[in-house]
Amino acid sequence: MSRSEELHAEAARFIPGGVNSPVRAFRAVGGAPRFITRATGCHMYDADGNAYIDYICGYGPLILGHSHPAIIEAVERALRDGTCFGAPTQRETQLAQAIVERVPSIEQVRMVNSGTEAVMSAIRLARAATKRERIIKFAGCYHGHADYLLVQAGSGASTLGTPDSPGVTAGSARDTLSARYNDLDQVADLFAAHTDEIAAVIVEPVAGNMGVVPPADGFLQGLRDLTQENGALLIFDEVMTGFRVHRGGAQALYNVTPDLTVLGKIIGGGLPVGAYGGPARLMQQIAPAGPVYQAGTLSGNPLAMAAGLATLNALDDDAYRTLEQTAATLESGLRDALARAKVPAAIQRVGSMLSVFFADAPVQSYDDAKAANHPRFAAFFNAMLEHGVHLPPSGYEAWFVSLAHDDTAIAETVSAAVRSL
Ligand code: KE4
Repeated sequence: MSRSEELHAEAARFIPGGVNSPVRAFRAVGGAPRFITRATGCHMYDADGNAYIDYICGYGPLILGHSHPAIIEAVERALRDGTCFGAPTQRETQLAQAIVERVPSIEQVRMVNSGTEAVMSAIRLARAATKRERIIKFAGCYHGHADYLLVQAGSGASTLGTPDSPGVTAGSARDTLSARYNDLDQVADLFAAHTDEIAAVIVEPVAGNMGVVPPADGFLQGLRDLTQENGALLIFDEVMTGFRVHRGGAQALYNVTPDLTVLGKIIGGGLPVGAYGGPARLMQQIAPAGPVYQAGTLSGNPLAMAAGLATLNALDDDAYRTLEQTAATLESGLRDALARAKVPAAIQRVGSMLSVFFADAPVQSYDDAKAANHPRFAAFFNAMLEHGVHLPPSGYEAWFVSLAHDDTAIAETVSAAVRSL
């Protein structure tokens, strides 16, 4: 039994499934999760001393790579001043200002502790601002685990949400409508069927939770137009894409301006942070400025603020050029390896987030993603693991490239892929 297997068995005695988030348990790919002891740059090291080139990157936050000196120094400095005050600090203002300066649609922003919390708060605000109750989400998009977002597409044309987890009540799912990603006609039909009832459309502007599925041409602008025409708000869930695909997020990359933006991951630099923001006229409705309640003991935690600010400050134009070059080189190498092995696959990439679907055609929706060959992905995942490359343990996850992935790491990854196909 490996040390990781021993640690997993021990963890499972005290923690459901031995993990604090389901995907980490390797259920989608089989085998035992590797218990990581430390990580630096683009490498993680497990309890058995194995080294891996890491493409999980914490599921997005670690765009600078692991143990980046700027983050360590910033957090150490903050730590010496104290860990938590339950009182406002200038560090919160500094991160808020850094976000506002980078994302023109955000005039004010509120920090919370996770993407889930940020989405919940943004939807509450949208419902309060429009005095409407229903929301539209897209099958295959994940917005955290609030009850009314753990909703699957209804059967057939109904598209009325049905609970996607035990414990989610029909009542909480009732106000959630579900549409197919990249399908504007379905969204138009929902607005027609539920006139004046829909508070908001929430979307991942680049889907990253069904694998990477880019928006079809005109999809995001179409959502902007439909929400405008129907008095609903457009919420971009940029927890994954925020500061990942562009210095201003996906909204800058695609030049579509949402009403509210949800952020997370990168703005915490690996520590727990979520945030939601938008124009002051909306954000001023949030307590204590306004009546929409939202609170959090550790919101704006100074250590997390320090890590997030150090991360954003390191992400200049050169950094994004480097990320694009690195990810493009990886994509090209993988494409060659798949072609050489005569394995049909779709590599889908936006900036430094990408995924490989073992599929014969591009993946444009959750139905397409589900139809991909996931057992084939599991075999590839485990072979890559054996060859020292740790992909995210599911075909529905995005791979992330960081500034720490150098030419050697990319070459070693491609070489491992050739041997893993
Ligand atoms: P958190 O509550 O996990 O911080 O954020 C939820 C969330 C919201 N919106 C988007 C677009 C997200 O990608 C996420 C979380 N992403 C997953 C990755 N598929 C986190 C990994 C996990 O659940 O362990």
